[in-house]
Amino acid sequence: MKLHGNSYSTCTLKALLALAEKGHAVELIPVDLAKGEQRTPQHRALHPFAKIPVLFDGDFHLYESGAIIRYVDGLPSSAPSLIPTDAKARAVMEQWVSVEPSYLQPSVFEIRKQLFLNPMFGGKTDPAEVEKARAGVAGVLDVLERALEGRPYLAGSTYSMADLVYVPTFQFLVIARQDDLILTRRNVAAWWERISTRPAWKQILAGAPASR
Ligand SMILES: N[C@@H](CCC(=O)N[C@@H](CS)C(=O)NCC(=O)O)C(=O)O
Repeated sequence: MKLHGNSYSTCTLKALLALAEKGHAVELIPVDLAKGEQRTPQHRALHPFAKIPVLFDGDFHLYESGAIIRYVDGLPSSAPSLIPTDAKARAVMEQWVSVEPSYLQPSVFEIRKQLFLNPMFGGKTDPAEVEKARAGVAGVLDVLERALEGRPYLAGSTYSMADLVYVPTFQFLVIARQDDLILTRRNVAAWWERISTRPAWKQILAGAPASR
């Protein structure tokens, strides 16, 4: 399989992580967002909304990281499913999958903008905006903290897509030195330790090809 994307994009990393968890080899075809390669006619032919990632499995191609993860999970693999079969557990999984882009990403994106993008493009970091964004992240992590009381994973007793989709965003908080937000919450910190030390994520961090 081939994935058009970039290893600094959280959406690409979600798809790469699902592929690694399920033991599928993939070639990453880089799309440089800083150069605007996502807006070229060639890329728009693959993704009409000019975003990454885009998955190719033979001549079948698919965009939207959520759709890609669900497709990958449905392919034959000896690895456990990332999607619970029980209707309630599956619905709870979908709830947390939706929380990540809806309520966490906007604040995390503001941190990225303030700490990295503004300085990179000649602007300045506004400390008040950073604090506001940190408060936004903290609010979501407080909800996660309560949800994780007495359970190891968001959708119950096993790792699922609900946990997977948070890994790249949390890793960004680590890179941006904002991981005090994670480490000061007991349940969130223990969950992060559990999900960030899985072999699939370690393999991605090490830059190894996803194959098992
Ligand atoms: N809902 C989409 C979001 C895709 C998305 O926003 N991708 C970002 C990278 S994480 C992107 O391509 N940004 C480039 C741009 O907005 O120009 C998904 O989950 O795949």
